[in-house]
Amino acid sequence: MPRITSARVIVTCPGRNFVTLKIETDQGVYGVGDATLNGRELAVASYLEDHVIPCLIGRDAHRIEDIWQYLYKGAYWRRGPVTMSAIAAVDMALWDIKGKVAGLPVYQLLGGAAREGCMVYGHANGSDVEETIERAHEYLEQGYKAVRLQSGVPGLAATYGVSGERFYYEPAKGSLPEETLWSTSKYMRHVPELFERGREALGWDIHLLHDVHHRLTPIEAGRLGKDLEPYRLFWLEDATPAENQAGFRLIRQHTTTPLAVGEIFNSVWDAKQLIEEQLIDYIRATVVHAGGITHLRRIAGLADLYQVRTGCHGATDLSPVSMAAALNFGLSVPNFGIQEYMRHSAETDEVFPHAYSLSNGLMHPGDKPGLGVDIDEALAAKYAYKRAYLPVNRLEDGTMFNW
Ligand code: CS2
Ligand code: MG
Repeated sequence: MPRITSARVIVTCPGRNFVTLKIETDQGVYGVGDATLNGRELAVASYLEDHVIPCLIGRDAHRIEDIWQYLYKGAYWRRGPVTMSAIAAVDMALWDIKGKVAGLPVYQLLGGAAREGCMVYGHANGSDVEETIERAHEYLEQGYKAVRLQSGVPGLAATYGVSGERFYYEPAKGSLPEETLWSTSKYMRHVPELFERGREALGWDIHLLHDVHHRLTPIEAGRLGKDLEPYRLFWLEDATPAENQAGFRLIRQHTTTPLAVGEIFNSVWDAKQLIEEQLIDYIRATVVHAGGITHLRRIAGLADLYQVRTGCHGATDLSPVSMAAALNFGLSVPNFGIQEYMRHSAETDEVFPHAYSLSNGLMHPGDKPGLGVDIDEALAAKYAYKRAYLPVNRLEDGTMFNW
C-alpha cells in the first residue's frame, strides 16, 4: 500500500488565490486537494502546514476513512470552514491517489456513473434586466440547460453576482473589503420583473435559477418565493441566512418555489434539520468546504432519504481541483440535482490542467485515473499570493448586513 512520505501546500494566484495540497507517497504516486477558502486562504494553508501535515507522514494513503476520522475527531475542536476545508483537501488528495493506484477515475470507485453527464448552470449577469437576458441567450446558444440570472438593482450602485465582465464573476478584490449598500425593498421590487422578462425572452425549456445570497428574512423570502411562482424557478438560493434551520419552515409555509442552501455549510450538522424536515430541495454543500468527497457522500446519503438533491457550489473561488472532485462525485451520486459551473480564467486552467469537459450543458470528469486534475507547480510559482477580501454589505443607513 502507498505510504505518505511528504505533503506540501501550494498557494498561487492566477488572477485569484487558490490553495492546493499535494500529498506524495513511497510509490511515486501523488494526489492533489483543493483547500481554498475565499478571503481566508492563508488560515487553511497554516492549518494544513502547521497542524495536519506532520500527522500524515508515514500513514497508509489508502486509509481514507480512518484519516478523515483522525483529522475530524483528533483535533478536538470540531467543524468550521477552516478545519473542514483542510480535511477536505486531504480527503480529495487521498481519493486522487486511490484512483491513480487503481488505474480508475474516482467516480468508478464511488459506484460508477449514474448518468451520462452532470447538468451544470451558467451565470448570466448584467447591469440591468436586458443585459442579463442578453448574456442568458449566449448560454442557451452554447447548449446550457440551466442559467442563473442576477442583475443590477435600480437604485443600488452594486449588488451580489453582477460583475463588469461577461462570463466571469470574481467578488474577492482589493487588499481591504469593498463596502456595498443594500436595500431589500428595491431588490424585492426588481426581481419578479427580471424573471417575467426572463421567461418571456428565454422560454420555458431552460431552467432559471436565482441567488438571494442570504439577504432576506424568512417572511421576505416567503414573499419573494410567492412572487416568483409564476416563473417556475429551478431554485431560489440562500433565501435567508441558514444558521437558524427552523427559519425555513416560515418560507415553506408561503411558497412552493424550490429552495437551495448550503454553499457555506461545512458539515452534515449544518443541514440535518433542513433535510429531515424537507425544508429545502437542493443541498449546496461541496467538496472543498464540507470535508471532501467522504463527508459530502454522507450529506448526499441523508438528503436522498428525504428527496433532497445535490446542487454543489462551483464558483470561481473553488479551484479546478474542486470541480474535478465534484464532477466525480456528481456523476456517481444517485440524487444528483445540478452542478454550479462558473468557468475559470485561462490562466487558472493553465495552472490546473484537467480532464473534465463541457458539452451541450453537461459536464463529465473524464476517465483519467484519479480525480483527473493536476497542478503545474512551476507555473503556479509565478503567481504570488495577493491578499483579497470578499466585500462587506451595509444597509442604506449604515447597519452591517449580509453580503
Ligand atoms: C455564490 C458565490 O456561486 C454562488 O452561488 O454564492 O459566488 C459566492 O459568493 C462565492 O463563492 C464566495 O466566495
Ligand atoms: Mg450562492
